[in-house]
Amino acid sequence: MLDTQARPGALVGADTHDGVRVLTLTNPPVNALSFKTSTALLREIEAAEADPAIGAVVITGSNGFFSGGADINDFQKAPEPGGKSVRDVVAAIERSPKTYIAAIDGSALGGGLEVALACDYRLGTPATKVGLPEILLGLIPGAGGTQRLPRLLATKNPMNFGGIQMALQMMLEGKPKDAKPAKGMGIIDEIVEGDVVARAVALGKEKAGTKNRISALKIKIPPPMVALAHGMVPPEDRGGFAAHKLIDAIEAAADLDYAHGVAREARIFRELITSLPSQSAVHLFFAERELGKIPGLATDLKPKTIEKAAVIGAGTMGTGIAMVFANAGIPVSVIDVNPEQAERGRKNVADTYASQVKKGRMNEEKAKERVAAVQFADAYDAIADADIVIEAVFESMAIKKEVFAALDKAVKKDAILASNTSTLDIDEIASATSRPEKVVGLHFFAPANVMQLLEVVRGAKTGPETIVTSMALAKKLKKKGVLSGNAFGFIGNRMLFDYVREALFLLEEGATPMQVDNAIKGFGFPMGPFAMSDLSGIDVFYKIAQEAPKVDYRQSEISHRLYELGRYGQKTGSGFFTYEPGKREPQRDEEVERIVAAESARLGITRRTDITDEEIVNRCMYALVNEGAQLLGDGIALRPGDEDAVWIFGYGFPWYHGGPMWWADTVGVKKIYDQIVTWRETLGKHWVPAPRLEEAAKNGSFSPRPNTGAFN
Ligand code: 3H9
Repeated sequence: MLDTQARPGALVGADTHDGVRVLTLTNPPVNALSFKTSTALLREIEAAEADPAIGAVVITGSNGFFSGGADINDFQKAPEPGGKSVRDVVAAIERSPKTYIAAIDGSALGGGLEVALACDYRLGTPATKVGLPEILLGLIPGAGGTQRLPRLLATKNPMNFGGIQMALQMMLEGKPKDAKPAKGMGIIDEIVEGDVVARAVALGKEKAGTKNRISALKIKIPPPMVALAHGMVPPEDRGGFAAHKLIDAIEAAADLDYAHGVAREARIFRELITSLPSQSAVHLFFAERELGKIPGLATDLKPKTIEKAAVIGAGTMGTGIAMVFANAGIPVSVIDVNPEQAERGRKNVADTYASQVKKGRMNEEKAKERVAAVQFADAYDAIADADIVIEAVFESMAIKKEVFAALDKAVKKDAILASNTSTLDIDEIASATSRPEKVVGLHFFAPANVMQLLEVVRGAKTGPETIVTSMALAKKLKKKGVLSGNAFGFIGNRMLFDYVREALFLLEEGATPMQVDNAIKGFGFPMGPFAMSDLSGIDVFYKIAQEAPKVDYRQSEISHRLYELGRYGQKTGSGFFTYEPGKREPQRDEEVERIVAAESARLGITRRTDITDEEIVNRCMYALVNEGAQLLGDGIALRPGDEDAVWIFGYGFPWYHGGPMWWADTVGVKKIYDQIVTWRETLGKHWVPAPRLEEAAKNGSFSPRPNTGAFN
């Protein structure tokens, strides 16, 4: 194995082997190409260029990573005077008469792959992954990626413009490719089983002084393919801004020569990096990575390994949770005393995996494995040795306490006992056991095997090891784990109640359910609050309302009226809307409009005809933001970004607005605060500005806003 480590503290290691200079990126954890690292790399490239004894240069990474791309932290900083970016590195390689080889062990993403694409050859290992994920940050590749990848793939895969399609798809999806497909597509030239740097040095020696530049390739893109691509991505104002710009940049790879193409790419990149969708996506990137950082917990605390899991209740939620474990390779037993329910659960699991096979998402063997990983039983003795048990029974405190008391006796002493409750008091549930330090809330969202959010609810006595294990488990289950304090409804539903409250008040004042839902969809949610209520079940909301703590302001009774009429939502064919059998599309229902008008009359409210979409969006969103601020002040949510993650991953809040708290910053917290103070006078005393909202209004924002001067 060649020794290519950097000197301690150096961001780039440099060694010469057989006339080949090996430059090793050493900026842990992911060798991000920060301004500093790019400057150091450029300096080493210039030194190699100046040395006549060097015929070829190998660029590689350390610690199992090539590079995670440009340093995203730099996006929020002003550029350092004289600091160089990954774009300068790529330009230097492009200018060079020497041979460059990328030795890619691990991932080469974004700017990392762009450096590799600027090289003449790319060698991988079985652990290689290559990708241009910039789109996920609301950006396009900005260091030649949009110009080189289409040229390379179109040349390697000329049949039916297949290579162009590959390039479009890879950059529009932003998903990395593993070594084998990357080799098949022609992104990497060779997969090396042994020492990839040694092989790169040998190749460098052999090819020294020859060039194999992608930039020199000429390609064609048929205009209908461009039009088709524009038609397949979301509209510019619905999260598709960067996607349309990306297609424009890719088109330039065919229309323009390389020099003009990269200039076009750079101009688009500059436009995007200052755009709100990109800033929102970058905020979300860091918010997501903060989620696992829990202040106050010892940093050396290790999570317990979860080898066996159990779920109590074979309903839709229980079996959904069981499948999440099976998908993560953790065997799971589902306990249900009702044989018919267990049978339905078993069928649900089998059908779900069969449909995955049918859709081509899974092969039969894997589906069989997953089905076999979910066992069903009717008594707790089957789960005595489980490391974690998740209760997913009916949402009633009495029933949950009974289940926990029984589990406490039946399951091994160090097992975690978790509740999937969506609202109830974890402390009271824990009080039914002799191990409150092992009791936690794990609130999955329906459908559990699809939704990404997992609220981890910390009770007053939940132990640090239980929290750390639950957060690590969330990651293993491929969920976004967000820690919440123990308040009724936790973070997500607690904010939801205020949002729905305002939507209902808007109905009483003169809006229709369709008008409210359309306005909220116009903001970017996939569905409005009333279609969502119909989907979740009006009966479910009604029962939650019975357990909710009392408030000192009036609540709308519209949902109660619908509940009394048996209009529970989609499951009964009618709720706020009606549904044709087997269809999910909400239809306007005049009966509901009559019920609403009767409620307005009963309350003596004169219905208005001047309610605008803007008023609907502002009232619903400001309610979300204010309750989010309340939860921050109460210590229920750790950070505004945690609340943003909850709403984006659990409730369909449009990512390009960055989550409710981030959106509030973009609107101006002071504006929101002033409006709420006014509404308290005009709309009623339920509008109480949260102390944390007032504080943020004074400070200017909930989170610091990024500086966008980078990469100009
Ligand atoms: C770009 O390249 C633009 C160019 O086209 C043009 C420029 C002109 N920068 O996710 P993890 C940190 S845009 C800074 O928990 P994993 C991350 O914050 C960039 N930091 O680990 C975290 O820090 P902390 C295109 C980064 O193993 C730590 O690394 N590239 C970067 O689950 C571990 O991260 C991307 O979009 C970065 N680029 O996943 C790649 N990447 O420990 C984005 C990571 O303090 N990154 N960090 O919380 C990823 O997709 C994943 O982080 C990765 C590792 C797959 C790399």
